[in-house]
Amino acid sequence: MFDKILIANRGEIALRVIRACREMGIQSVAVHSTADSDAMHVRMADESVCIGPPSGAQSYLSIPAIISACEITGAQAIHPGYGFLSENANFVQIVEDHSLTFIGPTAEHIRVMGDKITAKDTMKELGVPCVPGSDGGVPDLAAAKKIGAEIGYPVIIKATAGGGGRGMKVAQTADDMEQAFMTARAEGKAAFGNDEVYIEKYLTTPRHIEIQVFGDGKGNAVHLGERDCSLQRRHQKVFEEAPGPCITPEERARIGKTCADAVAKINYIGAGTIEFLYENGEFYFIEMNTRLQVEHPVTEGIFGVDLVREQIRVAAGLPMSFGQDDLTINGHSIEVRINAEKLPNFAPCPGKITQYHAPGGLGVRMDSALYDGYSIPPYYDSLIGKLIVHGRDRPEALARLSRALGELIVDGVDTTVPLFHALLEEKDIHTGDYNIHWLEKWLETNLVSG
Ligand code: MV4
Repeated sequence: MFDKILIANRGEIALRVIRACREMGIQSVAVHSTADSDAMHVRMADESVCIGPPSGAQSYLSIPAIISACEITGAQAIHPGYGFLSENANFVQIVEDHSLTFIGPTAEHIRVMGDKITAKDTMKELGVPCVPGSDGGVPDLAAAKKIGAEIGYPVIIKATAGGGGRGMKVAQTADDMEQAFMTARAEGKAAFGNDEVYIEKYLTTPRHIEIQVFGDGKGNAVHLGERDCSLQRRHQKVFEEAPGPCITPEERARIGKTCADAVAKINYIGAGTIEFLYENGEFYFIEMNTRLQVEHPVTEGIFGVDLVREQIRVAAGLPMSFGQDDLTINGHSIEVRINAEKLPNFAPCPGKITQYHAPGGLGVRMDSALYDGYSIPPYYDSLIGKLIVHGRDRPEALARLSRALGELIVDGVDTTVPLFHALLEEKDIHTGDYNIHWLEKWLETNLVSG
């Protein structure tokens, strides 16, 4: 096992990793920008190293600075958290070239899944159900129109390097194809330097269901059920839950086994998430994320396992501490993302926290790097906390969420907390009757946004 791990991240996820390290008797090293000298992750880690100026590009994304911090402190492994360098195959290669261990998948797996076309080819080959569409890239408009005619409209054109909803255009009819195809291509080129696109049947009212998988890199893998993350705004998740309110035990067992078998077959190591659209009882693969996700605590909540501990174990060459038969679902978990943002427009709202009080009690987990007097810097994303609740069933989890939100105090900046109080008044949230478009539609009629 490692003696010392460097955490190449900040905020609540850095704390999350430090906590796992401490429980495992592993020393932790925080890295930070000059804007984060007073950040909680710096205080909580055993050691810290300042790695650069405020901008992410010059600090948390600076590969030379992070490798140097490992050499200075003697850290043997790097946990990347999510975002920043967590899905950068080039970084993984450099880490390994310096005889350090990246706590996560191989560079090759990150590369394959980072390109949406190779990801889909790979998953299809492994027997994972995919959205019908083009077989691989679509070279030109003529080919695009041929595929549109074959699969039927509406279709969606996606940039293979896309992400976060960029480089994605819907063509409702053949007449829209030229415009949509050219725009998706141009966006792919501009945002990612890659103009390759592919085409899928456009699903009009799906849910976003993702399967948590975990592998040991030696041909063994398990699944930890699904999360329903359909409540999103502009491709940012705001509310996630597990298990999915509309997924039956039979569906879970079947798609879960398909996913676990697929990642076992490629010797996948560590945590991964296989994203699906779910419509009319069918799962359609769209993407795989080769990292620990923001919403991993809802899965931890229902299975009672520590996913970060497992990531560290398998990175050190140890077996996973559970097999599929050890994993049973207990109750229901919900996470809400608390952002420093001003409603109704969700404008980032950095500033000084004059008062912070975290909720507590049975079934309440608050993952946050806030403290009284902390100043949220304006340079990074606006997530300042995740409130995760657990109940014996979904109604109990919802009641607990409402109660915990009522205890939470974050003064000094605007937050997304009022949004959650309002959502908890909605019948559809209580019945679980929502899809990927529900939140945006609800915001249009319930919050006047510009
Ligand atoms: C789709 C889709 C409908 N049909 N693909 C959005 C981001 C990227 N991860 C995939 N996305 C979508 N792909 C097909 N074939 C609709 C979306 C989509 C979406 C997906 C998940 C959660 C929220 C969404 C909001 C808008 C569009």
